[in-house]
Amino acid sequence: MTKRALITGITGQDGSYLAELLLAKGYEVHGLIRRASTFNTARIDHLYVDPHDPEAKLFLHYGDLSDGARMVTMLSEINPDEVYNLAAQSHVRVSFDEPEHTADTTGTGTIRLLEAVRLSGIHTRFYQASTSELYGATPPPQNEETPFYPRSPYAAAKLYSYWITKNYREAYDMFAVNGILFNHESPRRGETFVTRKITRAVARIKAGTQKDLYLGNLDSIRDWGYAAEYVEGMWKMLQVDEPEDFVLATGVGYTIRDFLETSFGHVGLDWQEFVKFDERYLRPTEVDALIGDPAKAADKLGWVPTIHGDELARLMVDADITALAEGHQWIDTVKLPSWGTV
Ligand code: NDP
Ligand code: GDR
Repeated sequence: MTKRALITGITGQDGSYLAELLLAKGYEVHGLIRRASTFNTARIDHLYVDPHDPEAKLFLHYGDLSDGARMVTMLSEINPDEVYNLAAQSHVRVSFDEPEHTADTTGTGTIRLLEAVRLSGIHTRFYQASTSELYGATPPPQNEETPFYPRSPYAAAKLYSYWITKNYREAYDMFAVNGILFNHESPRRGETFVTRKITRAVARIKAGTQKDLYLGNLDSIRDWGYAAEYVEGMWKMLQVDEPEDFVLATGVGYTIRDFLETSFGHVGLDWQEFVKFDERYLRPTEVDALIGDPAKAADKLGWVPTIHGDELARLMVDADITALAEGHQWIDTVKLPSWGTV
């Protein structure tokens, strides 16, 4: 029997890699997309086949996490074996500007989807995209037992989603799990997150089309992994016998300065000549240090990441140089894990 999966947030970084992974595994993949006045499917266009084609395995459905009734009609129609809830307003800095919208999408959106699973009466496994931002002010190393202390409207909304997912598991015996993922990046990372902002700037500065790079706090520490490896961990969480929450991380921390050093150094430039400070990029409350302990995922899922911060910086710089030269928004110059290449 062909397995069916629904991915919310399929047009985002993780959604696109997860769709590739599931298609490579033979799944029929359904994705929730938002209606927009311009196309917003660039990350998955290479996977799309006309739905009239009998070979088609990827199907897209209009909807929005703010629309609970739509979640019910969509789930009833698709009847998926697995639901991956990746959709969110996912930018921490932006969540301070749009706290209510962030709560509605990143927090309440999850209960709408869980209720839709319950009301439509389908039997499905549910993955919730939880985050290391939940730990916030609690110092590293952080694992599944570490207390949460959110430091932004985004993290507070994700905290609600974390607990409501756990509550539905306990209250309704649902197979519903949280993947507590530390930062993961790729050539497809949104351009306003710090890693991609840096690697894109390196490519442009090297090409002579950008002069300066404006950034905020350079002292925070993050545990950066490679998104294509992390989506495999998501899938593994839904394949085990008992529903449990897992941390996915590399276990290694880098500062923003380290990432700058590696990225600019990779093309023979000194970052200090180009990086300028702009307070606009500071957050009212910052998360100083996130370094995860992925031991449980290694032990119970056999999930072990192979690409860490330095290598990631270099591969993202290479990808941005190629993308700039070829006139693309992004390009994957690296081989993806064993499940395929793009
Ligand atoms: P992106 O920001 O790249 O993608 C977010 C996705 O959510 C997009 O497809 C976006 O659609 C969709 N979306 C936003 N709002 C709505 C809405 N109201 N209704 C339906 N869809 C919506 O995020 P990532 O791929 O990086 O992350 C995936 C998930 O994992 C997010 O929930 C994020 O918070 C979480 N996470 C990410 C980590 C990371 O390091 N990347 C770490 C830990 C957790 P559109 O394209 O139309 O904007
Ligand atoms: P984060 O990622 O907040 O960890 O959330 P981001 O790349 O936005 O920031 C990382 C750190 O870099 C500092 N920083 C800047 N950040 C941005 N975006 N732009 C800048 O110019 C800049 N200058 C310095 C930030 O202050 C911060 O300390 C990401 C998202 O993907 C979330 O959805 C996810 O849950 C977490 O990772 C884990």
